[in-house]
Formats: sequence, structure tokens, C-alpha cells
Amino acid sequence: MAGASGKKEKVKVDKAGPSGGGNKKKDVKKETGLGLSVKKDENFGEWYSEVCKHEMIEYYDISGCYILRPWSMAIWEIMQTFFDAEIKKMKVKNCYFPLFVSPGVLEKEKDHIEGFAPEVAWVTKSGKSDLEVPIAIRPTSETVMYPYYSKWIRGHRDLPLKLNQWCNVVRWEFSNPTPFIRSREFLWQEGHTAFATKEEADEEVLQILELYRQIYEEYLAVPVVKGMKSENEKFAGGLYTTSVEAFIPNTGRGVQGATSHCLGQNFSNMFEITYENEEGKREKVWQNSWAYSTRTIGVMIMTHGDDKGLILPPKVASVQVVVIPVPYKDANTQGIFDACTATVSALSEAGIRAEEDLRDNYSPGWKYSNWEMKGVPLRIEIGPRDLENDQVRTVRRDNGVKEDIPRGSLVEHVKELLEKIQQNMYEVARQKREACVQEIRTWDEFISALNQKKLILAPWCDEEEVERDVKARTKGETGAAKTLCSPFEQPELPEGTLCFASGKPAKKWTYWGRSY
Ligand code: 87F
Repeated sequence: MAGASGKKEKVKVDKAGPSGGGNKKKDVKKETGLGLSVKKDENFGEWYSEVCKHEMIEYYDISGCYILRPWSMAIWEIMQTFFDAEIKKMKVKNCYFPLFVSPGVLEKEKDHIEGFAPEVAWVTKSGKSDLEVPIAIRPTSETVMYPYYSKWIRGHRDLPLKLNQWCNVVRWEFSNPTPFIRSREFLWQEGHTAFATKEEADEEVLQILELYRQIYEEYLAVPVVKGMKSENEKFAGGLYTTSVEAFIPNTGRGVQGATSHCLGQNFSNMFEITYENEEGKREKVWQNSWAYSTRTIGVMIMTHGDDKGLILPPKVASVQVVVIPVPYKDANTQGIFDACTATVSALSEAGIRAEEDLRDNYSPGWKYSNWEMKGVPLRIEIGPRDLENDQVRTVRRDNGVKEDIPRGSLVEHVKELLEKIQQNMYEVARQKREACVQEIRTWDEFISALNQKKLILAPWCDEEEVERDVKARTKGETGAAKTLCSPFEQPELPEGTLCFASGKPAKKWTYWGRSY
């Protein structure tokens, strides 16, 4: 069944493009007057999968694996260009370690691997013969890299060691796969650094977290909260975990956007990563690790998409402006086409990513809805009237606002519009999230807020046992509630405030919710 869609996921493939395929679907689409067969508010899961299929993703015949098509890969590359340059400024160097892990090393740090073991995929054969020793496929690269850190780090002059790799990892998840959000293979960067002092490590954790915030807020226009993970939710192999957390109002779920860990000296203990200090004494290094993945793209799609399809923030859109000719019967068609080409040239020269759609087998209306579905932030239409008046018509994808602008001020105008769109998308997303935040104080308020799909901010005693208890008490079909993070920006916590779950004195405000 090569090329078919994964059976269990009930994938519907619509091969016929925006105006619909099979008759049934076409009817539905006609009825809604939109390009998608489901609405975001009516069936979010179906909506998401349909939007992804409009050129971001192709489903694959192995469940939980997806093809990233050029339309999504370009977004990944834009974020990669930003992040790669930023970490290089911090003197991080790129490298590449092998995909395979020998079982000996993988099991070396049993504590951290224990909970994850069921997700590790193994190669057991070559051709028809069994391998003498099966080899694992990296789910993350601590065990692959750290034996070499031990070898490479000898003296204090070898520190800090700051490496990053852009790669794929495999985690054989069993809970429902979702494109970008939860897939069995995904792309990420993983940074692994080693320092002489904890202070240096602490500082880097936050520098990286700030870059992750920038990716979400400034590139993807998705608001996030920076904070500290609870003991239950931190990376078990490390000392503490910081994260950026996003929230999806439609499902009322939090989503961990990226993590920046301080590993402390746990791994230097296990892998004997030590150096000789200036006094000739052996010391253990302090380590960090940090990652963001293609999950970022899924969070962006969920945050901004609407009933017409995707909406891409200009900063990550591979096509920021699409120029569409609108010829009429007796109009100067060639003149219109030439104006389109000239418009694209002018924009491209100014560094704006613009494309024209001169296909003659589709109507302008079809093209509008096709590019809307693909989320291009700005459309430019050029028809006979525009030609006559030496103007173009702009149509914003984020709010539908139309404007006629003189061709003389095209470039400045479009630049300004793209910035406004970026800003507005962030602002709208932030307001939607703010409307979901609920501060609670008691268990009853907590349960009621949870049922209303709120992002809950609660005073908490910060005890592991209490978080486990909350999880147990909220267990249900849609998953249990857990902590997302304790925000670095803490509201005031008056003396005597009690934990909503245990009634003990509260130590901090923490975000709670169901999550992806
Ligand atoms: C699945 C299987 C085996 C997550 C896993 O977050 C091991 C693991 O160690 C595992 N899933 N993790 C935690 C990854 C921690 C850490 N690794 C480097 C990061 C950032 C990049």
C-alpha cells in the first residue's frame, strides 16, 4: 500500500485541489462557500489535518510519519537560518553525530532512559540475517555524544564546549499521532554544552530560552510563556528544565514549545566528563541541553489558521506576496500580465518574497481561494482598472482588508503591510490566549476552569506528590491535567495564599492544563 494514507488514522485524501474532489465533498464545500470541508470551531482535529494537507504535509504509509513538503520545509529553513546565526554568535559550533546508538551506551544512563525505553526503535536485521547486537535509533543524543565529550574535554582550556546538531530523531510514540505536533520521526536541533561553572550554564539556559521565545513570538507570531518545569515534568536526567509554553484555545490544551535544560553534573558523573582546573584538580563539568523541533510549525498552524485554511506570518512565509492577474474579456491581457511580472520584480528586488500566478487553466477566483488556503499573507490583484489607474489592489490574508495602492509607492507600502500583518497576527493570538487565562484559588474553581478549556493559573505548594494527585483526580478520556510551567514573571502571591489542591501554603503561581 505504498503511497496510501495510514489506515488507522482514517485519512481522507482530497486529490482534486481547492474546488473539491468527490461530489460529496464538493457539495459540502459549496454549502460552506469555503475551501475546507470542516470548520475550525466545529471539528478541530479534522480541520487541522485538512489544513496540513494543503501542501504542508503528505500522509505516509507508516503511521505517525509524515512527508514535509516544500511549503512547510521552507518555514523550517527560515527559522533554522535565524537560530543557527544566533547560536553561532554565542560560539556554538555545528557537528553531526551518527543516527545509531549501541545498546551498551544507551543503557549506561538507565535512570533517564527507563521511562523512555518503550519509545526506542531498534534495528535488528541486515537483509535477512539477524544483527549480532541490535542497534538503537537515536531518540535524543546524550548517550551518543557524551562519551566523546569525556574524551575531548581534558583541561580547563577545552571549556566551554558548545555543540549543536540539526538532525532527525525517532521516538516510537503510541498515543495518537498528529502532524508536526506528535510524530514518530521529527526534525530538531539539539544543543549540548559543557562549562566549568554552574553560573555559565545557568546563563546559557536563559539565553537559549530567549531565542526560543523569539522564534515563537517574533517569527511564528505565537505568544508563549517562559517558565520553569515542575519536578514531575522536568527532564529526569537533568537538574532543572525551562520551557516556552504555548496554548491552543480551540482544544484548551497547553503545548510545550521548546525546552532548555540545565543538566547539572548528572551526566558528567555518568560519563566521567571531567577536566583539570588551574590548580591541577579534576573537576566535573556543568552541562546544558536544549532543543526545538518541527512541532513549532504545528503550533503556528493551530494558532493562526481559519476556515479558509492556513495563515502564515510574513516572517516565515516562503511566499509573502502572491500577485494575481485579473483579466476581463476585452481587456489588455498582456498588459496586465506584464504589470504582474513587473510588480514581482520590484518586490523581489526589495527583498520581499513575491510570486506571480499566471496559470491560464484557473480562474482568478480559484487562485484567490487556493492561495488563501496556503496562507500567503498578502495578495495583489491587477485588473484592467488597476492598469488604467497605475495602481494595484492589496488583500490581507489575516483580516481580509483591501486597499488600492499607487504603483509608485508599491514597495514601501507592501513592506509596511507585511509588518502590520505580522504584528496583528501576534496581537490577535495574544488576545485569544489572554481571554482563556483564568486565575483560580480553589479545587472547585480549578475543575470548572478545566472543563471550560481554560489556561489555569493557580497558587501551588510545588510538591511532587500533589501534582501526581491532581493528575490522578483529573484523569479522563481527554487526558489528565498537569503543570505546564511556573512563569518567570510571577504575579504577586500574598502571604497566606493556599495551594488550590493541597490547602498547604502556596509557594508560587503555576500554569496548569491538559496538554499535547
Ligand atoms: C525518548 C526515548 C528515549 C525524551 C526520549 O529535551 C529517550 C528520551 O531522553 C529522552 N524522549 N527524552 C528527553 C530529551 C532530553 C533533551 N535531549 C537533548 C532535550 C533537549 C535536547
